[in-house]
Amino acid sequence: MARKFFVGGNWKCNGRTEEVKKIVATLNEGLVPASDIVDVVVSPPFVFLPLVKSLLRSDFHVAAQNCWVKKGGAYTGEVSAEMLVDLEIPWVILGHSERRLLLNESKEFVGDKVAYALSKGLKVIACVGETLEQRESGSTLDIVAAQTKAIADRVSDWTNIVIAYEPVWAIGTGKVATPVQAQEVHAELREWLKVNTSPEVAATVRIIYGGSVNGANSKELAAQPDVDGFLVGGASLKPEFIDIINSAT
Ligand code: G2H
Repeated sequence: MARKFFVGGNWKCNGRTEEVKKIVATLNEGLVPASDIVDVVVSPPFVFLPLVKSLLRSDFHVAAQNCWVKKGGAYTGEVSAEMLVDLEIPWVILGHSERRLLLNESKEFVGDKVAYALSKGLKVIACVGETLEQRESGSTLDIVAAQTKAIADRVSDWTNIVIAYEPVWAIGTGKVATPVQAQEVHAELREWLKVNTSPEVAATVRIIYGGSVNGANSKELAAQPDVDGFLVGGASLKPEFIDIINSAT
């Protein structure tokens, strides 16, 4: 069964109201393949989620960039999965390397978050990826597999999960993984899923690539058989995001 292409735009901690409105206007004018060909999900900072949702074309969807690991309560500064569901935000990004590294989110904590968000009805973009040091020491697959295992240990239904493979050394550095490097890890991760979850999960779960994707490199990356789309940071704030979406066809 063919996997539907998926393009996520991770706006990270960027934007002011006027810029956000401009980005959405550009997205709304963009000519892209129909929603049966590509899923497009943009992820503004929490404070802009309702605004973006209200202005965004109906064939694109929104994602939060994080949510709390359990039911809300006395957790200052956090946003719960229940709140996102209440606002009809369908997607959430979890386990982004910036949170794993800067905020010390462990793989177990990310796994718990993924399981909780799914249990509340959210769809999850779960990020995994190795640092440069880990790649150079030859442990890329071990790291990516361990991060994925922490999710697999807590989740049995993968229908609402998209895995984003994001090598840390490629994030925001302009140093994109080559199509061969991306394909290699995606294929190995799919094989890991086949052995450790099920052949069906391996065949159907979308594994998208993230790390310095732009309008100039997306087509070649998208042509790789195990690259099912992208999670885009910097370029998702620019008009070239439309070109990236168009690499679906
Ligand atoms: C990785 C990516 C978006 P960028 O974080 O998920 O960012 O495209 O800026 O490297």
